[in-house]
Amino acid sequence: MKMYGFFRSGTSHRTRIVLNLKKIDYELIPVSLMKNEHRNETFKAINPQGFVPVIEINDQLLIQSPAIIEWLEETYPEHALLPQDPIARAKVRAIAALVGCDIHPINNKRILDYLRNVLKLDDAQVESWCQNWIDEGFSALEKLLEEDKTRGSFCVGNQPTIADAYLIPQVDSSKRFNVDLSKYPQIQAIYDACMQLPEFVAAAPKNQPDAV
Ligand SMILES: N[C@@H](CCC(=O)N[C@@H](CS)C(=O)NCC(=O)O)C(=O)O
Repeated sequence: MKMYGFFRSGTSHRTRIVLNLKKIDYELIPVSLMKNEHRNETFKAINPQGFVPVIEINDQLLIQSPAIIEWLEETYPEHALLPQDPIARAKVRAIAALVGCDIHPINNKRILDYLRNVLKLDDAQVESWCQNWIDEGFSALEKLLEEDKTRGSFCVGNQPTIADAYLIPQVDSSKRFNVDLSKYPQIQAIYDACMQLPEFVAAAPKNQPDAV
């Protein structure tokens, strides 16, 4: 299995967490978003959307991290990352969507490039944009986590699920945008619990071979 990815990409990071938790070996093919390699014709032939991650397996190219993660869960059922109980599964998918649909995409590189290069926002304004949407999402998530009295030490239950794989990269990128994480003690506690696990440590951006 090969993965086209970038060390600081949140969607590559969530996919790495799932691969590590499932103990799947893969070869990394780095695509530098800093050098805009994702926008060149070679990479667009691999993913016409110009996004990482992409998984290559048996001459198949899989795009979109939610689809990749569901495929990994279905194909490698050992080390399950979705709970058995349908309500708990719905909670996992809701947290994944809260991060993956409602926070991450509006802070993506192409959006920030547009804010900077077309709308001429300065660095402080771009940072304020990111903080605003992260704060809105994290405030809601913090409330949901706080109200879930049977939750355990991870997002849902006492072992990591797909929800944690989505949350941890979002926390890391929030730090880059100087979000005040002290407002979110439940999220912080989940982050700390995940970072006790070697699979999460190994998936961290700073521990990737393409980290700069
Ligand atoms: N919905 C896609 C989004 C992928 C995505 O946004 N990837 C980012 C890195 S985290 C990217 O390649 N961005 C390039 C850009 O915005 O120009 C997925 O989940 O795979």
